[in-house]
Amino acid sequence: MKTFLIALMLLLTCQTVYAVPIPLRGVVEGFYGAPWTFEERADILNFCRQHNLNYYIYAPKDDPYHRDKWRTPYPANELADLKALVERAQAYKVRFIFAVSPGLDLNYSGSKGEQDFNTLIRKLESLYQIGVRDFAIFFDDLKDAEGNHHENGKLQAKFLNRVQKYLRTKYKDVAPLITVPTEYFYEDMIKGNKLKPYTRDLAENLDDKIVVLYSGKGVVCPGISDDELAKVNEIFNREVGIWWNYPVNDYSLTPDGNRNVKLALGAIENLPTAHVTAVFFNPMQQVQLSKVALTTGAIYTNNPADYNPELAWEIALAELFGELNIDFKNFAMHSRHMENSWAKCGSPDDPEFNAEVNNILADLKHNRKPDFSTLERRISQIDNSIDRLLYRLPQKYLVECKPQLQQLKRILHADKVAIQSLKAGKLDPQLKSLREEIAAHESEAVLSELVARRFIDEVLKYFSR
Ligand code: LTM
Repeated sequence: MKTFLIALMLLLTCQTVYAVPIPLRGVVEGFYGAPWTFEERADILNFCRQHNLNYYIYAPKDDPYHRDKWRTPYPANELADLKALVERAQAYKVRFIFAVSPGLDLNYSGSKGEQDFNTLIRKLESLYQIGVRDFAIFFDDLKDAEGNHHENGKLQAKFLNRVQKYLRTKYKDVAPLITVPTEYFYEDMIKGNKLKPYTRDLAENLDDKIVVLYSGKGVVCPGISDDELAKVNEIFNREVGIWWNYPVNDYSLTPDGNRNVKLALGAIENLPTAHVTAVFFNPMQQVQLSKVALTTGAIYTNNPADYNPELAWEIALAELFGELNIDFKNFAMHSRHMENSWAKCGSPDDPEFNAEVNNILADLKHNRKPDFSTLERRISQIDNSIDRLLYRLPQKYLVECKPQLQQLKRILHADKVAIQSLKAGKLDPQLKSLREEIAAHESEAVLSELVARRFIDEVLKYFSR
């Protein structure tokens, strides 16, 4: 915390122009999977306070009362916990936004529409009674199995306008509503250069005070430029905010869906440097390790114009891991990049390691004798770091990353065997079984897919040519 403040002050005072923080900046607990516990939320509110993040959005997809059973009031014990959190947030000067996601089965018209409107208002009012003054209504992820949704932008807009009008007329201290549309990423708003009817109707009819959040070009994408944001601002005729899907990793799951296999341990990067009205970071279920990206996100949102992701990453690692920061960096280097068929975000995993792998592969291709020494040194360095982390990392972090540390150790061991095979000009038969062992553990931990793990595959391929 002290390190963060000193670093922040240094960063701010070194700048020629004064830092202009993003007005609404914080964390959206918006991931799928086991929601954070009371203690984890209290901890993150404290983190927000310490890092000058001024908002926390309560929107856990798998809190049944938030989405699946949005009509059902919170049981007394859960409401009491929420009240305690809201009070904590007030004491920390962090605004607590309560979000509800009614889109799965909300009725917009007729007597059922009236009933649902009243039910939703009652739900929000129960939160008002415990001190909430900021509300959000989210309509994301309403697509069917074919990837289509059946939402009507005009009806949604009218519904949101009505909720906003009701709350702000009755309670003078309620802030403007926040929403996430059903088409919440740019490529989903457009078809053949034209706005899709849903987005067009929503944008045309939505009260201009309502804050709209979107996630970029895609759901999880490499960045948002100033120009990209400007285009979406134009669509909605207002300053749109950002729901940023890093470090969230809820799409990187074990087959039983219970654990996230790849951790997003890199920095926030490639977000707008010009004026943005709101940025909320969607974290991982792994609350402690989310703080790596969130710390960098706090540095970004407090001064976007001068943000340097590498520097912010170093600050975050030093603050969180103290004297183990270099060791943690060696590990986290292999767990920054998140990618699948529809998601891509985060700096590449260990670029220097990767460059060495590429040099070796190029030498092999051209029948030159590779120099393995740099890669060998790097492997030993990381390996030693993992040993130290397994032994000395505080338990709160270790419980969130032990399988990944062990998996990286397996990968590095196989990398060493791969190098020995290349040196001997003969495949060590161990390598295949080591690779199989790594594959067997991928149901619990994945990392360095395109770098240290790829090297094993490339060497196996080389010997099978
Ligand atoms: O991104 C949005 C607006 N909604 C959901 C999130 O709840 C989820 O955590 C992310 C990442 O999987 N993707 C979404 O579509």
